[in-house]
Amino acid sequence: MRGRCIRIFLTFFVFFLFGGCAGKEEVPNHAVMEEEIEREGKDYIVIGCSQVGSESDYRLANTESLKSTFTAENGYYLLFEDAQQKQENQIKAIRNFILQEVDYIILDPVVETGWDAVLKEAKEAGIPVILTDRSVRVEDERLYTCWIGSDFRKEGQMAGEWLKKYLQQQNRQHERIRIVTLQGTLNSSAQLGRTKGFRDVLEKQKNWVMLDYQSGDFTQMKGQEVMEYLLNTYEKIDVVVSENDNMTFGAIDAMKEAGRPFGIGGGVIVISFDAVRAAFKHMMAGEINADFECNPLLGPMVEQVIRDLEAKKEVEKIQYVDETYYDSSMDLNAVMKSREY
Ligand code: GYE
Repeated sequence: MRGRCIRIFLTFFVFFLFGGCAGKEEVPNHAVMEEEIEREGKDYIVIGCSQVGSESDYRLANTESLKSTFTAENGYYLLFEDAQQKQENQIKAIRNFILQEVDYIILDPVVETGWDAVLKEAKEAGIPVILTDRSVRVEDERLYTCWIGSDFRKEGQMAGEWLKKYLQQQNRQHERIRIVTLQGTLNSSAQLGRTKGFRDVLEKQKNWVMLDYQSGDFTQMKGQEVMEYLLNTYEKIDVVVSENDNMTFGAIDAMKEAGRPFGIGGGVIVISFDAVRAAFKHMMAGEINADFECNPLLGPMVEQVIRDLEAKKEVEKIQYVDETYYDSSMDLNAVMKSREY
């Protein structure tokens, strides 16, 4: 694997000379090159990782998990690119990884479609692509090696089932229930799966009405904006289903500002996804009724795949992480204390 280091050094050098890279982390400098020279002779596995962005607490924890897994101490040289939630940035990053002849590409695709061409290029270059967190819809599944992430549809179904039970406990199972959804980035696996999963349950409840779906792009700021719009538009809202915690934080601010009651004390029932540490504080304050976990700590699972591929072992095409949910009936303080994200 010695050749790997030399190869990437040379490519960096060519890129440096001709200014061929667009993203800031891709432009090599002398320090990078010197480091490479020092490393020459060691067995590094070179990884090109294209991350969605830094839009949420989930995302920051996910990035940290990848960066702390693919370290030099563990035998990796990691090229990490933050796409700022733009597919075009991811496509550019992948093309640069191919030019740099990395050993593996890790891709967390912002949306599901539009990947066939660039994944074909990676395939032709003989570089395995490991998808993580979100997935892709491509004509030929062989364009990627495997996918590791959450069962988003199941998360949405769990949220729907939880609401059904909660309403029964409150003896509201026959009431008209008006729901709004803050959707994540449209056409992302997390949005599609959670929306579909919740709808699976919704469709069977005659008295539930979905008033509106609006995308808040998984960010707190847009979550707040969208919730303000929904509160201004609909006089009565019984439930908000918010497809991630950061949008929920924004929605909470909007409801507070509008003086609308919400949470476990009555008013709008708040359902969220991710269950990051900051959300536990809101749950304990009675501001989020239930939160459906999405585990961002995927680095070690991705590494296991790479270890297996290095050892020429077969890898499972689809790999799910274990997940659960939390609500105010549980000992949240204890969970929060041991929470890693
Ligand atoms: O729920 C959200 C993030 O893809 C599962 O993306 C991920 C989602 C997560 O921005 O917070």
